[in-house]
Amino acid sequence: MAIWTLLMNRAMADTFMPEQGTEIAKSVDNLYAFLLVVSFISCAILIGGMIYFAMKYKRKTANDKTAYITHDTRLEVLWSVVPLIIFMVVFAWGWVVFHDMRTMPADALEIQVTGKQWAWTAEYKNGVKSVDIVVPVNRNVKIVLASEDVLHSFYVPSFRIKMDAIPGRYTNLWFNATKLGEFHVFCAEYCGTTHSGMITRLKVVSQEDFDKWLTSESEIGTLPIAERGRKYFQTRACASCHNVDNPAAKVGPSLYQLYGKEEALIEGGTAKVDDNYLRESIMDPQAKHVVGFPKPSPMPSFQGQLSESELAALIEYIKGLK
Ligand code: HEC
Ligand SMILES: [Cu+2]
Repeated sequence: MAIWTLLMNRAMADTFMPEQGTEIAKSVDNLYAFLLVVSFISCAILIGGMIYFAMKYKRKTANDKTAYITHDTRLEVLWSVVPLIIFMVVFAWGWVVFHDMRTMPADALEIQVTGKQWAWTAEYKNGVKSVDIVVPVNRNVKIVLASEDVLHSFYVPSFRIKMDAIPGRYTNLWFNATKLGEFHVFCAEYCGTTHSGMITRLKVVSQEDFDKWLTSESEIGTLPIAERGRKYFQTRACASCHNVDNPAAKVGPSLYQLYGKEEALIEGGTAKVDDNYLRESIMDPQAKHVVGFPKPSPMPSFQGQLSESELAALIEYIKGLK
């Protein structure tokens, strides 16, 4: 077992499987590696045997006759019992891993995650809502899933867990993240036009950072709207590309005194910077391009990343940059 883990599991993890973010991911990979090796061996025996017999028993002359063979009981028992044993091993092994995966730990931190065309929203017990799912490391976390519209599926490849979000009922899954870092959450059930963009970040942080994050998020709701916008501007890394207190351009144009201006567009003509222009600039950066900046724009789209309330706060903040 130890050698198996060492050889196969490492090989899998380092080559063609996503990073292993949980212990369950390791047990899934072990089983998968076992299946893969058994399949390779069976394939070699089957195809190899076929080629060998085809050559050995090829009719060599016109009156060459093959011996008349009906069956061989020993052989038949062998090729029935050996695969049966292998299948039972796979079944038992799979059952143990699946049982682990589906038994919700009683002490888990519970997070409500709702799927909606086309984003996931996490809600914590203290009322914090977030588009990123932030969890503490080495702690059991239970995700309770719901859907506001159609079928979605919550999938974290690095954790090897997946569960459908079904309209009209709760489903759940759990994990215990063992590595700090950022992992992708995908929607794994086709759910409409922007299904492929239904991606969320799952951030695994230390317990201390988690507590800090949860407190600061819960305070955010009580701030004035423009103040909230300022916070989002920092946490969404807008500040890495935009100046807000002087007119110098960075990667993107300065947002200082932007509101109300006429922007010259690469597409031709101008556009007045109003609320809808700001909204479009943030949610669909490729819609219009300001003269002097690259087309296509390096600014990522925040469609599905920002809630309406966060977007309104950002716009309010940008309007106030005078
Ligand atoms: C990777 C760098 C980058 C990041 C991150 C970024 N932007 Fe931009 N942004 C740009 C660039 C470049 C443009 C100019 C693109 C264009 O007009 O084609 C732009 C344009 C804009 C505009 C329109 C500006 C104008 O003069 O018309 C607004 C408003 C804006 N961004 C807001 C934001 C906000 C809010 C965020 C964070 C949520 C953000 N940006 C994140 C690079 C970035
Ligand atoms: Cu979906």
